[in-house]
Amino acid sequence: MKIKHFVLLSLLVTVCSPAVGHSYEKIKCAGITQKWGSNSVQMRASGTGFPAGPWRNALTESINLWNQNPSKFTFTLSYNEPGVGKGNFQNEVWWTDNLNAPAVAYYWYTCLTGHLVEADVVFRNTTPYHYTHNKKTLSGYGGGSRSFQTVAVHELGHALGLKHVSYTYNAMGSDSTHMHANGSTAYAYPGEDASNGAVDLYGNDNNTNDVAIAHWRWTGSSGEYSTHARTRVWNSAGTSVVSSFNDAGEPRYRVNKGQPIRLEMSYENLGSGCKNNVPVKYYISTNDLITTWDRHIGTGSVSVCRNTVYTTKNTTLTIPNDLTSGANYHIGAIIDPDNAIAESNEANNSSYVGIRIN
Ligand SMILES: [Ca+2]
Ligand SMILES: [Ca+2]
Ligand SMILES: [Ca+2]
Ligand SMILES: [Ca+2]
Ligand SMILES: [Zn+2]
Repeated sequence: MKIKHFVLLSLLVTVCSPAVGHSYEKIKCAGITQKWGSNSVQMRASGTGFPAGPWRNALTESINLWNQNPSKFTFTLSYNEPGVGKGNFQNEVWWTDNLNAPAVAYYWYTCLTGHLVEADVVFRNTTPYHYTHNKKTLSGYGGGSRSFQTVAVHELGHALGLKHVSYTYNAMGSDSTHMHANGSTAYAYPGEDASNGAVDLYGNDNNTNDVAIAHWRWTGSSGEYSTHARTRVWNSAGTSVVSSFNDAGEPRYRVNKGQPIRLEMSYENLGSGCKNNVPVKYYISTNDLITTWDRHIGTGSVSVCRNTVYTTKNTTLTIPNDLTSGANYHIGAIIDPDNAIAESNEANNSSYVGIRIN
């Protein structure tokens, strides 16, 4: 969403430097990175905009999603802020109907001394937001509502010092297609690249383990924003994508019994350090909820480092011969299926791609 920035001290020059070796973009002024002087920053939720209830809970969830990241940075969130406004040296979150974007992050910095001094996040109350985790309600999964949490995670990314990213799968790009889904639910998250930016800005807590699998991938850019699409099923040679159709807002691939295929998934490290040779198990499931109780059809492994390009990878599998023609199934993947790694989030380790048997 839009960002607007204000310089408190002179020098209205913004320098865009090319990214080298990473994707995240830090807020800079005259070539100087602008960040908070403290690793703990208080956000204040408007009392009228976020009374006790589901919207407050969704904002709290978004704050907590950032606080799981492997950097030393944390947000605190206070409620019932009586008055909010731009340029008052308080970091506030509120709603308005007077915006030309679904949300805006306003931030102020000192420029030459490299400090953020205020960040406000404002949501447009005419945007069809929803706080639900029910994926079918959300625009990324064919629904009509915009996930409040994906937008909040994106805006809070601005508030801690990150700019838009167009060239990798990223919450600072197209946020509504940057989610973890398994079964009927989908969850926002800051993601590998934005977490990497937070670690660059505020240091590594060296205490966060979190590997994950997503069925989204980077496809390109739209202005400053990355664009994403769902991961796919390829033929066995990896030369073409098998045919698919839109099944109620999600892709479903047509495959034959016994067909060797390549399953594309995105494997992520959202934690502090590299995880090498992490097992991944693959399953056939009759529904979109992938668990280790599903039918096991293959095993692989991935090595994932947060500070390298994220991994979208194809794995060779064979569709079982005894599935039912005309029936829908899901191919599932679970990283760390035997739970050898204790993680800050164990709920983002599984995801699926839909298939129909010819
Ligand atoms: Ca205030
Ligand atoms: Ca303010
Ligand atoms: Ca995990
Ligand atoms: Ca685990
Ligand atoms: Zn934005």
